[in-house]
Amino acid sequence: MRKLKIGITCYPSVGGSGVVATELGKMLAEKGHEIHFISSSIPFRLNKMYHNIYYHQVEVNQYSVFQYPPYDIALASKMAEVANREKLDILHVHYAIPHAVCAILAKQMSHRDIKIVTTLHGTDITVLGYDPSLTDAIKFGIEKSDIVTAVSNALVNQTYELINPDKQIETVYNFIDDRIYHKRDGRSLKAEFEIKDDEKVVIHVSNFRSVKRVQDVVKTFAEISATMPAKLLLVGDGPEITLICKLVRQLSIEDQVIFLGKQENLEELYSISDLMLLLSEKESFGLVALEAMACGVPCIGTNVGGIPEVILHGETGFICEVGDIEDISNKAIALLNNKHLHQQFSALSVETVRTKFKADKIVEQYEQIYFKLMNLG
Ligand code: GMT
Repeated sequence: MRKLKIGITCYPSVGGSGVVATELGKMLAEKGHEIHFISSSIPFRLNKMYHNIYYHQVEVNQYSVFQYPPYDIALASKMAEVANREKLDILHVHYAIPHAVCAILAKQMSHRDIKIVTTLHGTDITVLGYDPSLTDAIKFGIEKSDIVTAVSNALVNQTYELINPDKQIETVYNFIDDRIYHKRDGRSLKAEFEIKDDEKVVIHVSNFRSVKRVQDVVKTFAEISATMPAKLLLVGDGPEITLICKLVRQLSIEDQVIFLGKQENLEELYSISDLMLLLSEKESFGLVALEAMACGVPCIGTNVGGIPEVILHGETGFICEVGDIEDISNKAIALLNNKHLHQQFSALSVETVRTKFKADKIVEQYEQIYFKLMNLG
């Protein structure tokens, strides 16, 4: 099979889309393809040396005449330069705005018949799609890409509802690498956190933006901890953190809540957890739920976006309505009190990840998309 030269652009900082783009690049490199990351900083998961992964930094100079640094233009120029010099076959960009639009500009600048694959991750559609000043640009980015994928069926449907592009959009689910995400022995970590054997551990991981509704996680946990010994691990940081600290104090649960800030090696934290809560009001997929499930942690999620495609109601966890703290708490308490049901959900969570979201399978799906575009399929 021919080896391809693929440029990948993503937001490289912590976040599901950056994680998926980087893991995809690493796995494609392991299959022999040559990968060129083109982004503003080195993707944070690119933590190992690969002979066939290159990183091209986009630098933006700040001149006093520019009110805003011209990042998008600098990115398009860099994409064109790398495409020409390295003879790229494909630019795979994550996010329509600005990355797909930059790739289209880069293609015109490079005079190279480079193919553009755009993957939609959510925020570009479900948040920016409501901003009328950007709708046409998002539509343009989608329609002028050669192939567009989205990370859930829900996101495909939302994109048609909000943007109405004249383009077929294919669902390619996110994936996790089960060489990393699997249950480990967490006894010593639990002891280090001084979590007692009889305490249940609830975990939430996010960027603490208002869409994540972390206040609902804290309120649910307060109900849980009123009925059983429990600890809440809050992982991540973001704009809502101060409000969340205040709420924890108001509910007098400071001793039960551990604020961990941004963390890597999440698999170790999932391995000491009994339940994951993802109670967002918008979520195109919910990669953190998938990571938790891979480590055998049942999840309770909200009935929004792609969450019900990841968490199977009554099989690997529960789906509840946004903000329905009473229902969420009742389901959490029932699950944590029922050892047999918990074990069943835990085992099926691992199995679901293995069958539906396994890295090899999803990476192959992307590979087939590339080969089809290059007429190699
Ligand atoms: O959730 C965020 O705010 C970050 C954002 C991102 O760019 O990583 O996440 C989006 O993409 C992830 C990877 O596909 C999905 O798992 C998240 O559900 C999605 N976030 C939203 O739709 C709010």
